[in-house]
Amino acid sequence: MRIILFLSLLICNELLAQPFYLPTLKFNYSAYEPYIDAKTMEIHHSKHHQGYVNKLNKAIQGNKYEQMDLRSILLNASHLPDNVKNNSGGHYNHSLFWDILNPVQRNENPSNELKIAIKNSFGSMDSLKMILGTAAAKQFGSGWAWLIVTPDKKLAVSSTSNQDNPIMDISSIRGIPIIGIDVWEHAYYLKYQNKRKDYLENIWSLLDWKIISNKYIEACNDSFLDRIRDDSWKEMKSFHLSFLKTKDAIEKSTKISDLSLLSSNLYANSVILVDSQRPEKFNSNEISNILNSIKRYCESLDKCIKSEKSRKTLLSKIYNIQEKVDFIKKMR
Ligand code: MN3
Repeated sequence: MRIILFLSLLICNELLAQPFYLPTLKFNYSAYEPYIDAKTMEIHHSKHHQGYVNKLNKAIQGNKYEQMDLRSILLNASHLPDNVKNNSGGHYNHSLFWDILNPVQRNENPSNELKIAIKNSFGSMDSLKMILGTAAAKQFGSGWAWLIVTPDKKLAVSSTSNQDNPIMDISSIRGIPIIGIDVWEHAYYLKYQNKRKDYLENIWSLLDWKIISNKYIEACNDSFLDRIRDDSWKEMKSFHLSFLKTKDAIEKSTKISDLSLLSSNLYANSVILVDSQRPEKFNSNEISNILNSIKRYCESLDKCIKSEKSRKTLLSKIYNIQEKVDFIKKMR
């Protein structure tokens, strides 16, 4: 009994200390032959991907990233230390890559919904293959080529360097990826050496379009797309962070000198926000008016803090701002 308890505690500790783990492949390493050789699959999965997982777990141990899910970590890539950014990308990208490969009974046809989306964005399946293949072939050095669902639920092709991906706020084209093609040399060099093009031609023989079609529908219905869209409005992201800090400080009755610094900062952010370039969805007179009233409220809050008005007044001012911010958030 004691041994069982000890073992379960050990397993629990192990799980807590290892928030991310290597996904098991659905097939044997040799099943991907002749398109990808068994040795490449084994090293790629059990050494490279395992390495990203181990380094990611180490990099987040004991800091705020330990509490975050993988996609939320990726979303904030521009603020991440390099070891968190590279290894979280490495883990996410490879998990997607393994998932869409089916060497045994792959489905060759996309669902009707995905077929229509491909036709609308690229004209035909052949032209998607060409555009995605070219993006992969032209990616200089190590990186990935992607088929993604953008926040306006359209398809787009892109490529990124190293272990970056389209969820990251450092990526120029953003969205949820439904195909990721690894063009690091470790993905193909043993069999193909310098012939990346041959590897890319063969990878199509492994892609399972039923899995990809499911990923397409999931992505279209995923509220995470809204987070990516909102996140692409950088000035709103900065304003919101500044707002949360100020609100928290007022609620916690922080001393006036500290509040004063926060409210100056908040007001400065609101001025930048009014003049910022907004995502298309937020380009209306109504939103312009709301942003202007946010700016006025921030200015008034700043004045109230500097003239040491009562806590009650400050709270009512900050809740005025909150109401406007919430209105914009509801437009998602
Ligand atoms: Mn790889």
